[in-house]
Amino acid sequence: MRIVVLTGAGISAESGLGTFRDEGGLWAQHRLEDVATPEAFARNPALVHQFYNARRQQAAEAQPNAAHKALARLETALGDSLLLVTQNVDDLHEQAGSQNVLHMHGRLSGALCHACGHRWTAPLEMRPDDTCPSCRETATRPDVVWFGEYPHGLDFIEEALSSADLFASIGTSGQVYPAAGFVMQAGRYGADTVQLNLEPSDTSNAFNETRLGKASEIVPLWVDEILKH
Ligand code: BJW
Repeated sequence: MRIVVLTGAGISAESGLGTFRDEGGLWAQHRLEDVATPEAFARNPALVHQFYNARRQQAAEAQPNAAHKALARLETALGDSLLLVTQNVDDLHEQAGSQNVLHMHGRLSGALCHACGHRWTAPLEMRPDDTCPSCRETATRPDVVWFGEYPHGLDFIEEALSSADLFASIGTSGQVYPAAGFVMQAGRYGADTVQLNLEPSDTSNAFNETRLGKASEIVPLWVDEILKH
């Protein structure tokens, strides 16, 4: 069985990392236009670095929960028949043991030079006057995908969706495209589709099945069911 799993901020919520759109979430504390667009970074790089430095610090202290671990178990059983795509910029899937994770919105642990495109491991704290280790320009930014930028791996994901038997979406509100459209793509290609989320999302109607609850509880049960078949 070929499975594509998409995860979002909800899977890391029980590891102590804030989601974006829940009550008290990151977008209640910061305007996304101030911290998650290329224009915001051009206007005020210090503020954007401050936002990501704080999240990098939090992510470094977080531990994977039972949902991350269950998906690592699924990978061990299915190997290449599983594609795990995450919108999350934390490394909790890797910490749980997943080896093949596609971070479509980038990673907090990465740094990117806006001038030459060079990528390297980000220090815990990035600053506007840091220089690129390759071209020496002071144009270094977190290697994350902001609004208006092109997410990573879309062709690869589309290819996987076209041959998937099952598409599962875990802990995402379905408000950000193109990820929110994957369920429609998978359905058009004939895959069964299941959503595992705390509450119904914006795209719930597009799924064949919705399971509501905390990721740490419902994901391990779902993985057990898949592995029994
Ligand atoms: C739990 C739980 C628990 C809580 N257990 N569950 C119309 C059509 C197509 C595109 C657009 C459009 N209009 C605008 C666009 C473009 C735009 C977009 O989608 N805007 C929307 C606001 C409408 N998209 C883009 O700009 C993207 N690029 C792009 O489109 O390029 C051109 C292109 C066009 C066509 C095809 C291909 C390409 C880029 C989007 C980049 C998003 N970047 C961010 C920041 C990244 C770095 C960072 O982390 O800071 O990514 S924004 C933010 O949202 C972050 C997340 O990855 C993303 C998704 O959020 P997520 O994960 O869903 O979190 P929440 O908080 O929204 O939801 C959490 C869910 O968990 C909730 O449902 C809870 O109930 C649940 N939950 N606790 C289980 N314990």
